[in-house]
Amino acid sequence: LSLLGDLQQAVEHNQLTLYYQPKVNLATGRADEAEALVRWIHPDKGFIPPGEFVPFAEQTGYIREVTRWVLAHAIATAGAWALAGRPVKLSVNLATRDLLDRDLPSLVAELLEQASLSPDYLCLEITESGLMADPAKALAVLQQLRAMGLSIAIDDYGTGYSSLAYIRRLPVTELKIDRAFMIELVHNDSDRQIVRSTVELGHRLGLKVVAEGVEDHATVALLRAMGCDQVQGYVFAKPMPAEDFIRWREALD
Ligand code: G
Ligand code: G
Ligand code: MN
Ligand code: NA
Repeated sequence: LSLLGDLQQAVEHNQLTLYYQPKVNLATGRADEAEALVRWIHPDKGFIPPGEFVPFAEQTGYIREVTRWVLAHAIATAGAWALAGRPVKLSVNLATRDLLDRDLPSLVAELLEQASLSPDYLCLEITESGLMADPAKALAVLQQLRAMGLSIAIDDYGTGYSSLAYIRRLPVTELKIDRAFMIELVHNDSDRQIVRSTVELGHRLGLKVVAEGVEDHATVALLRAMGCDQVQGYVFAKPMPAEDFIRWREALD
């Protein structure tokens, strides 16, 4: 069977699963939010990371089905957690092509309704490169999603091209500063100035600012001093299955 055939099987037979990585609020220490990250558990090949099949799914156009699977599962899971009295706001990654899918807003609206989930508990992450294919069409889709009350984050912020032009024009609510800036933050003065300025810029524009890929406490302390809102990284937790995430969160209380 081809890789595409295998992936179709995976979507149809629930061989995909979601892992959850907490986004820790630096002011409160709580983890009321998490990013949902897809994993493929292949019957013969075992665990296939998204870096190996998401680009392939994008090339073939099959990403549309993968994204639909991810959205359905993330929204159902967030709905169940909210009903259980432990709401978690989830972030879901969109691929480039997803922003060109005019049916996406109505699909998301339907899934939210089925799960009785408020749009306050869903954030969609996009990348700058995802906007470049057809900016006008992507903008129309994003405006609809934002008008529905969803949050919109720019992922990998700082690594793309027209960063400033995009945040000026797009209905975004959150910047996720790329991990590349965190690796040497404590030792590298220019990285520190860039991150400090980005936090300030984000706040001046009314956006939430998240640091991604943080691996040590010295960096967390620096980010807290800079006023960064949230940290997502191995320093707190790796992406984990739903049950582990719930247990991890309960241990925080
Ligand atoms: O989780 P991990 O570090 O393995 O993720 C690797 C890459 O795959 C990241 O760029 C991440 O954004 C992407 N990715 C993870 N889950 C999803 C998903 O559900 N949809 C899309 N489009 N990309 C994802
Ligand atoms: O591209 P995107 O930001 O969606 O990718 C998110 C992925 O980054 C996560 O799924 C995870 O695998 C990876 N990641 C998260 N935190 C860390 C970290 O602290 N260090 C490293 N090396 N990778 C991380
Ligand atoms: Mn992401
Ligand atoms: Na990122």
